[in-house]
Amino acid sequence: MTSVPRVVVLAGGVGGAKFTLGVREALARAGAPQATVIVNTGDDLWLSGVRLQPDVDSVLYALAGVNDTQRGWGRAGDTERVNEELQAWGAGWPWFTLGDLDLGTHLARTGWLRDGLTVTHVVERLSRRWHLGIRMLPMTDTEVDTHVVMADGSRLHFQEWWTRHRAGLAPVAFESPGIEAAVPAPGVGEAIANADIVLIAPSNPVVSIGPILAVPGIREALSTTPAQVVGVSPVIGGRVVRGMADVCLTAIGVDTSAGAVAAHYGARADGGVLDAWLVAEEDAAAAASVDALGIRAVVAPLWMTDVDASAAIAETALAL
Ligand code: FO1
Repeated sequence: MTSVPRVVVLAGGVGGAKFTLGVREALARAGAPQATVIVNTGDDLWLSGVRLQPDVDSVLYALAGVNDTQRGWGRAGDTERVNEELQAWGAGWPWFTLGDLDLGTHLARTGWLRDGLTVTHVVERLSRRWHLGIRMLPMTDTEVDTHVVMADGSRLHFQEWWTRHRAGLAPVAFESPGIEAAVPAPGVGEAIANADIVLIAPSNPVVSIGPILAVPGIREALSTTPAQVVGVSPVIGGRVVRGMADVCLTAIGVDTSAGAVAAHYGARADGGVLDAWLVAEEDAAAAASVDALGIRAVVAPLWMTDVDASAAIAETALAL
């Protein structure tokens, strides 16, 4: 490894945003503030004429320090005047809130997309407003959706399944229309190939990390990079910390356990993506089974209660 480690993070959602904050803090303490975060765009959507990128915005707002930490999405202190008007018009989704400040982001993004900018350029422009200290890249420039498939064959957009039904309808599968035609966004392949360490954030393995790994070329880049690929378990004590990853894992036949998620990602030596896997202290008993997969298990505290706790997790990973 060079003296200034080149760090790449794969991330999505609140877990990804919190972890990315920790990575930035850990690298700043080490005097090496260079990192790239590759963000899931699989749960993006068009609504009321604007392009929403929930995971990009979660990471962007968290790095900028303007995120709503209570709700876990959107801008702190946001108001909902435009949303009330949209509801009065019967536009958009009645269960899906677009905050006023948040809408400013969506309008700016949509305008730039309509001007012909790529998603990568738009993310770069959005990042310029604040000093983020981390380069953000979308996983791909083309549109990829996430659809949730029910037992009767019906499909819902992921955002409807999650925000309207709170993941209460049991899915049998997840589909990603557009993924086969997707290519990694410019810079993604190079960042992975030139990294010293690639960190897989404790994000939802199915709908956050899953789409990133499913972009043709990204899995291959991970399998050939000289970097260490280190994942952080999103499962602590046999439970997901937040969100609906447990329902997603069940749908694809994976137990909600640190060991099962490690097996789902697989060992790099075995065609998977992991060299090492950070397991919570509560799941220390799973370490032996993870080691047996050919993935080095490292037991550590994994609760991201604040930036210091997230930075400590990042430091443990970076020390590998
Ligand atoms: N999550 C909700 O639970 N309810 C909402 O009304 C909602 C609105 C929303 C608007 C913009 C945006 O970027 C995200 C939003 N989210 C909302 C969060 C989002 O549904 C998910 O948490 C993520 O997509 C999962 O990573």
